[in-house]
Amino acid sequence: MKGAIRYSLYLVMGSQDCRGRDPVRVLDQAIDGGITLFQFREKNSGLTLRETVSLGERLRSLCRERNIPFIVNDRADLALLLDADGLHVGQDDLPVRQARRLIGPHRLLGVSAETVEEAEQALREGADYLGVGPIYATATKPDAGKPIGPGAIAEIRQRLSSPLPIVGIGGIDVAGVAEVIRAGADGVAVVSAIAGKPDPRKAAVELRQAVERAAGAA
Ligand code: TZP
Ligand code: MG
Repeated sequence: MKGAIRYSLYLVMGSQDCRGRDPVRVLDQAIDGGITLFQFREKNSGLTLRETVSLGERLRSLCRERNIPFIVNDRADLALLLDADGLHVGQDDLPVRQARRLIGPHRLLGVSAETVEEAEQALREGADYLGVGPIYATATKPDAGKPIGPGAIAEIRQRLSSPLPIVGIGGIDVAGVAEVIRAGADGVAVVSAIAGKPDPRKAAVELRQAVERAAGAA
C-alpha cells in the first residue's frame, strides 16, 4: 500500500466539518471529484467513541470500495480497529516511535511538522510523510498557531537529510494551491475547501486540477 500512495489531494475530515450532511456522502462526492487520500479526523464533534467507531467503519468501507487510502487521525487504537491504511499524529500526540510500534511497519505513518527540526526527528523515528502547516490562516483548527507560509515547505524540502513526501495543510483553497506545490509539496491537504463547500465534488475537481496544473508547471 505504501508505495502506491498519491498525495496530490488529501481530504481531512470528520462529521464536525460537514455542515450537518452525512460525512459518508460528502466523502463519496469528494472521491468522485478526485481526492487521492482520506484522513478521518473526528474532533470535538460531540460523537461518542462508539459513534465515532461506527462512522469510521462506514467511511473505511467506502474508501476500500473506491480504492482510496484511509488514514486515521491521532488514535492508533481506532486505526487498528478499522484496519486503516495509516495513522497521522501531531507533535502533541503519540510520539512517532511509539506510534510506529503500535501500527507496525506496513501501515503509513504521517506526522505534522512545522520546522526542519520536527521534520528531521519525524524522519528519524519512522514517518512516511509529513503534513506541514498551517500554511495559511485557518478557522478549522483554532489551536493551529500562526501561519508559517509556503516558505516553510521549501525550507523543509531543501534541508531534510533524505526525501520524504510533504503535504501542505491549513487554509489552502484553489487560489493557494500553486504556491504550495511550487514550494515543493507533493500535494495539499484540505478540510473546509472540500467538506465545507456546498458541492464537495466540484470543489475537489477544481483543487485537483489546480494541483496537477501547478505540478505540471513545476
Ligand atoms: N492541521 C493544521 S491546519 C489544519 C489541520 C488539521 C486545519 C486545516 O483545515 P482547513 O479548513 O483546510 O484550513
Ligand atoms: Mg493530532
